[in-house]
Amino acid sequence: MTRTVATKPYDDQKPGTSGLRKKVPVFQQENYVENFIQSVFDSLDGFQGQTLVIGGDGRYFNREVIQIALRMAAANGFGKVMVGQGGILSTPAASNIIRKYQAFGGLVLSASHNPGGPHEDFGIKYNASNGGPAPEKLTDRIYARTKVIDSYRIAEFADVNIDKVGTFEAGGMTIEVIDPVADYAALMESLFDFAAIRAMFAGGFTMAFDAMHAVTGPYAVEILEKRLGAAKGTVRNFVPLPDFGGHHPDPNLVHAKDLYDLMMSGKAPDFGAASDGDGDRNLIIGRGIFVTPSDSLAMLAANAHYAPGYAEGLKGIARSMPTSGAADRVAQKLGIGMYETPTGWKFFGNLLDAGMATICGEESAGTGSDHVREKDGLWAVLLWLNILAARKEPVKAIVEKHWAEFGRNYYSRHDYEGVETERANALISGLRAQLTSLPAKSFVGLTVENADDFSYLDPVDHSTSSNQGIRVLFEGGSRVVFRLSGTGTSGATLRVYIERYEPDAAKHGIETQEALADLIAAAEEIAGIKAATGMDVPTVIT
Ligand code: VG1
Ligand code: CO
Repeated sequence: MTRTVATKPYDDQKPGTSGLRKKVPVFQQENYVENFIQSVFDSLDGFQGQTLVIGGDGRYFNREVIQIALRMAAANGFGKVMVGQGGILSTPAASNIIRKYQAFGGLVLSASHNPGGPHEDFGIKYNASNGGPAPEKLTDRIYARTKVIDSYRIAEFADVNIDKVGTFEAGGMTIEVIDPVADYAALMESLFDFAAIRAMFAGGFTMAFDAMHAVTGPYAVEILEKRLGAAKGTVRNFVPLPDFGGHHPDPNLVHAKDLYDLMMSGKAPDFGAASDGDGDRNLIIGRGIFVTPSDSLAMLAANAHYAPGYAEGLKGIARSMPTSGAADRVAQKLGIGMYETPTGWKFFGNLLDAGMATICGEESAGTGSDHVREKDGLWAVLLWLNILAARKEPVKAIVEKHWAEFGRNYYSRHDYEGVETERANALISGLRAQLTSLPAKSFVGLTVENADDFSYLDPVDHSTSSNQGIRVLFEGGSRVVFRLSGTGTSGATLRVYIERYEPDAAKHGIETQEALADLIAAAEEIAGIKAATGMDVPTVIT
């Protein structure tokens, strides 16, 4: 039995950088989930009889939304849903399943690195048949639909058991509960030299991987401990919990501080890594050295040929605009294309589909390649392991040699969280109003060369995305970028991205905040951050 249920639109269902993210109580409002899912389906054409993939990061409310989505998929005419056992699919694993089984698309249920629980965050994102997040023209359509929706369709059947692998029928649709890990592990095995990595572990190489009680636990245990022979206990916090044990599953130096402290201590293993709530981010720390995500992208690109999956070289590299220019220098050396996109993985999809880029990355701890259409935390970890196994050098040596060859891009991001939305918007419009007058002016001894509001022309579909971040470029190649987060769920988060290029190897050992001190002071002078946010220091520094 299928019912059509009358509903009223909500006005706040605009997808952000990565889908719709709100507090759980917002999602629990009457028909809120149903409205959004129906708006997604109403914005798609031709899915009758086709397959939909559903999975999430296991956070609070995941199971309830999966049951609703299953009933709605049946009522709307999907022929089949593939759902991860226990409702679990990491974001990159979901992307892989969509591609491998030629599904029409998928619903990825996650709020990524944000905390989970009854009063914390939840999210719903639609991914298209290429396995990637819906492009802007589709998210715009979905949003337009949410504003006028007046009914949704839902089938009536009892909750299905998603904890047991198997196939059955419900509401005239096939439901296949799949092992969330197997296909993903096989994909990793096809890209990397597992024998070499296994030999490295067998030779005494040690590692700590922090799954942060989030989705990568089962993936990391299977791949690192079972298939690659890393010692039992290598993977920490490996049981996914609905509230991530009360922590932010955000692999940065603030929320993965235990791992960081371990890696800087006398007891540090050879390699440390972590991933986020939905498994698409990565943190890489060598013994005694943190690798910034921007540097990691550059170093992975420069060394990717050591992995069998990339032995033939890269077609191009893409990075988001706020990500440092370290990867650009690698692209230049390799003689391949370099693309600079707005923030968010959805902008990489076209470049990957068109075969223009092989590796992509963002400063926010996201790296990935054309193997799926999402960033992929464990992929980055495995590529590092493959490189370490091939080069037989510690992380620190690889990083320092890279800097010596290409120069070092000192880089940091300062976040000001929980800013009043109006004040944050005023800061950005204040910057916009200054754009034309900034060039040639000096701040703290630094002269502005150019300033703009980043706009992206997609080279594949020729769509334009404007207002993607204020860039202030200084003479000598340093820069400061200002933008507001599109993933937060309360107030606004101001992100200030600071970068300075240092070619001189004798000056590569400076502490990052110190190396950037004059730029940080210039950013304050230009934007008046303290006055606008009422904060003297950032809430998070990465
Ligand atoms: C942030 C990051 C961005 C990333 C996005 C989703 O967006 O800056 O680089 O793609 O999160 O990542 P924003 O708009 O808050 O700056 V995840 O791991 O939340 O899917
Ligand atoms: Co994530």
